[in-house]
Amino acid sequence: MTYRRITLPLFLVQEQRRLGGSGVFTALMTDICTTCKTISNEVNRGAMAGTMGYAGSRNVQGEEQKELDVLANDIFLYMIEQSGNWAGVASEELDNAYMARGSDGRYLLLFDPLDGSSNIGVNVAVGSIFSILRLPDGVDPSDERGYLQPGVKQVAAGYTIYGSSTMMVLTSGHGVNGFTLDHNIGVFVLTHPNMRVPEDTTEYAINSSRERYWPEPIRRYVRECVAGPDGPRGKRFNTRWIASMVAEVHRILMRGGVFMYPTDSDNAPRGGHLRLLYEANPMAFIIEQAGGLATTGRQRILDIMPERLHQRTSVVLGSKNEVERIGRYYAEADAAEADAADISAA
Ligand code: AFP
Repeated sequence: MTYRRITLPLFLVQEQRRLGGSGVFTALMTDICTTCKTISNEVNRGAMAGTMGYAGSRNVQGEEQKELDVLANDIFLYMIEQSGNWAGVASEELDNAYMARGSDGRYLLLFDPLDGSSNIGVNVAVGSIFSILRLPDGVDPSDERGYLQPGVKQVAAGYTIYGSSTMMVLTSGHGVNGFTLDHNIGVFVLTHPNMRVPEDTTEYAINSSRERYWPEPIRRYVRECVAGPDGPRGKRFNTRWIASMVAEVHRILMRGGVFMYPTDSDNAPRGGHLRLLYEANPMAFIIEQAGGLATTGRQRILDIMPERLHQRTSVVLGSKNEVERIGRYYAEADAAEADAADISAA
């Protein structure tokens, strides 16, 4: 036998057999897979789809929605309504949690239908991010409280990147696997088994136009990287910023790196920039499962107990040794601040 391709449906069935599942997870993943293939098709058609412009509306976060944001959200919602596998959903593009009509499903889907949407229209990678939670017993799926679970409770998480190829990257807590969409047969094929984030890196990603707002530990980290071979790190670093978290995380999974979107003096009143439940948590789950780390700078992201559906958080994730270093810089800055407070109080 020379044919060796493991398709996503085959992979799911094999995992189900290996881990003794009931088939529910396979059905959930099949729904997401079909949804992302449909979105991929819309994204790939580009200007021909006629969906490159603004929708003329704003989401709950006050951000202007693009037509493709709205369409991708609709594609997810239609799948959820029709399949009957889901209890309820929460989306970046919906104000409130939403109960799937007529379903007896036990799972909640939290998603960002199209992350990085400032890249729509300029042909740069965008993606969909998703997180799956169990509906707690006795909770109504339209009740926001059912969704307010820490990231450690995720049953599975993943993203699909619509880039030069379309790839879905998944974890259910047993490592991370990447699948590339074969457009000829319309199926995702396992191309990146057991993805691992290298522990060291010389690449970092941050929106440096926000430097004037950064907290001191981030300033120090970037300053030391920029100093290159003559600075304290003694080596050259490179910077990348795509403005699409999916694309940044994908690069980090492929070759290492660190991604930072800290809470800073500008976004602090909103709690940061990135959304905890459907951006930071699924990405943190994937990165940890691939051997990396994901923190706020001070705390593991997966341990945060959410208080609101659209809560935001500080994010520092990627190669283990760099994320640990940034954590040390936060701890040292906090200790210095506490010492200074003690001295002035004395
Ligand atoms: P959208 O989901 O609204 O497109 O936001 C993208 C994003 O949340 C994340 O994917 C990027 O890393 C980040 O925002 C980009 O932020 P800047 O616009 O500050 O670069």
